[in-house]
Amino acid sequence: MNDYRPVPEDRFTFGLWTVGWRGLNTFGDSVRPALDAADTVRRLADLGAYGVTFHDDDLFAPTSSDSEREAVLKPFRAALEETGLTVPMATTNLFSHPVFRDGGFTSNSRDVRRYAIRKVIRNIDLAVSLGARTYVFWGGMDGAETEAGKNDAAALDRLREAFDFLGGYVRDQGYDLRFAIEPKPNEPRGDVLLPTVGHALAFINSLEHSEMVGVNPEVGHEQMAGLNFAHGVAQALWAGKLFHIDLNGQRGVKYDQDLRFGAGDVKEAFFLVDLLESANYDGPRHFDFKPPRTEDMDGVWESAAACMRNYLILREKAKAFRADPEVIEALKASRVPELAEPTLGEGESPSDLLAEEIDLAEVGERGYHFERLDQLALEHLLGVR
Ligand code: GLT
Ligand code: MN
Ligand code: MN
Repeated sequence: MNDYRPVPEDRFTFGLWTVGWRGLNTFGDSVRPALDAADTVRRLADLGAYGVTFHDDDLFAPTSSDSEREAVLKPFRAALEETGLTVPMATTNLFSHPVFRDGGFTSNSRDVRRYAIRKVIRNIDLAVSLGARTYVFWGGMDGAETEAGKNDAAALDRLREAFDFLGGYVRDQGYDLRFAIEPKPNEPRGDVLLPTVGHALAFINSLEHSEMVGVNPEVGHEQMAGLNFAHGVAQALWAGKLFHIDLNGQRGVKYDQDLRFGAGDVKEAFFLVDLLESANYDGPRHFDFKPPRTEDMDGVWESAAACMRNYLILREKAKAFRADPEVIEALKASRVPELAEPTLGEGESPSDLLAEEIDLAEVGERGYHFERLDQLALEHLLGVR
């Protein structure tokens, strides 16, 4: 019997800001104590995690002196060393400080944009020194509540300018680091720039160093826009751009819930795990969730453990689904393998195609049996197969 106990090989990672979220929101005060970064590393290692990720501000205030930074970094590095936990990714906080009230790279204020780029450079240097290979950009504050106040084309120009400049910096330093843009449709801004995976992919194509920029999609962010997350991830994989992923849970089109992975749309979570596993996605499985305010610290660690446990359960269910002979037969009956066949034969010309006929009446009657196939998936998920 599988006990679904995570091991570092499963590559589960957590942001310091997830288990460290103190519960402060628009309506309520903090409900939990601040966590020490080194203690968090030890606790996550005990739970079976592989790595930890951070924003610069999760470790120290932006105004910290070098010695204040070192006072935090020394025990943090020691805890990483002691536990073997890795830092595969890091990111910048370009949202909390009041200077970012109109965004970072796309603030209307040029001095803020220049400060944002400096803040990123400084944290990239730290991230690389800790072994990070991916650097995430979540521009949650890059957006608007009004139409008149933001020139979108200029904002996109400034965003591209920042990525081109930072890409150049990483290349000049010889760092082995890739960028991953994290889309979100809204929150904290009324409307956020690059709201979905699709918008981000199109933007990336316009960059000077586009080969080093991919996406970091988050389950709840696509679902907040009413989109199918597994489909968005599939397109990112297809484009070779799934550089990182934020796993969590969301129930429908509403505020960003950041539930633990598996809570929320469980069927979409099943097909997401199925997709990541069958595509041999080899990046970290990064949890970006917020333990609800109802939880004390025991509840926080319990929900972190549950994120990993749910992934492992879904991974087992997805494997069983793919191995089930009835599913393999149902996939054929649904003509799923046929879609992998090119529509045109080798060297076929338009006239070859035009010479062909289809029996519209007969083919029009064809059923696809997707309901049967989908029910088989649901039954695997519900544990009756
Ligand atoms: C913030 C946001 C997340 C992003 C993080 C990276 S911070 O909590 O809600 O989705 O991934 O900046
Ligand atoms: Mn979120
Ligand atoms: Mn996220």
